[in-house]
Amino acid sequence: MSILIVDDSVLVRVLIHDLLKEKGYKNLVMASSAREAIAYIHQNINKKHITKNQQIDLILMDGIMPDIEGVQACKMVRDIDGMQDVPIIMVTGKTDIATLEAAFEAGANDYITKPFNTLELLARVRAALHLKYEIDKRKARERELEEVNKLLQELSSIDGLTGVANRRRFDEALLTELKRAVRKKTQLSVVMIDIDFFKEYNDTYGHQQGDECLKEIANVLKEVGKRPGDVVARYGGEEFIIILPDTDVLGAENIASIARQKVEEKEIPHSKSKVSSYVTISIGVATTKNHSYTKEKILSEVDKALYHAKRNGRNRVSV
Ligand code: GH3
Ligand code: MG
Ligand code: MG
Ligand code: MG
Repeated sequence: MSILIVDDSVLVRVLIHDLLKEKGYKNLVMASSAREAIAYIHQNINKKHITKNQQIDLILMDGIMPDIEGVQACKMVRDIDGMQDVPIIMVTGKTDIATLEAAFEAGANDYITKPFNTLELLARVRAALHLKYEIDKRKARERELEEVNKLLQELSSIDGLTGVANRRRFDEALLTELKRAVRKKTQLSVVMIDIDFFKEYNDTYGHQQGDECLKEIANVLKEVGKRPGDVVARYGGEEFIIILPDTDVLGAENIASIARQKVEEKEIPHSKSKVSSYVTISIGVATTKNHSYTKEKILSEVDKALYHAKRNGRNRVSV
């Protein structure tokens, strides 16, 4: 672990340095003033990737120094981002209770008076480093937990088969985006997609092949609805839905047409379809026309539009 030794006296600095070195501490850095120490900390701590060598695990801080006194220096160290958990041991000739109090108030963790007993210094260094080790361990655990939570959160909003958002995520996102559309005074569009004659597809090619087909369609939709803010979701068994924030009806219709065309161009054989020899999709489009649109209203409109696309011959977009 790394120790920063701050003392204006070269004698003391080197004495502590050699003592620690002898005990096997390898990463020892010396600073002759608080200013130098702080400069060193800034140089190392605010880098993106701190190596074990650049990390500071403990500071031994002199009390009386000509530029900035130890107590003040403690405060300054604590004010540096990322230096809140690094133990500081004050090593000082001042022994009065007021200085001691001020040192702890400034953020020192421990205190040793000069001339110090070497065994005592070593014992306090060991204890402080142990504390730092425990803090680091706890922090690493917290980081891991955070990552796991994030992953769980992501997993709980994703459809297992297709990898697009699931219904739960869609419901949340639609509410959020409707509110945002009101706030930003923009139009929001929703596009609902249903595979044509998919029951016949399953009956002909089997359910497993049906699942593969769903995945392929989902991939096409992912390509189409990929603007930041767009949400592609599996709405039901063979139905998908795309939220298109900040998109008017023409824009949404355009995106829907591209999706329809791209699916057709995949040329997934479907011998039992009544509209093509390939798998096709029908699409409904709905757009908010004022700022009093509820989730129910826009979903009912998009559902009706999809119904029209089916009624009018399938493999088409309807608004
Ligand atoms: P239309 O053109 O009117 O949409 O006809 P359709 O046959 O697609 O409509 P229908 O709603 O009658 O059938 C949908 C089919 O989708 C029935 C169901 O077995 C199938 N399906 C739903 N979810 C899944 C799934 O997760 N995997 C597979 N393979 N099939 C599914
Ligand atoms: Mg001094
Ligand atoms: Mg359906
Ligand atoms: Mg269908």
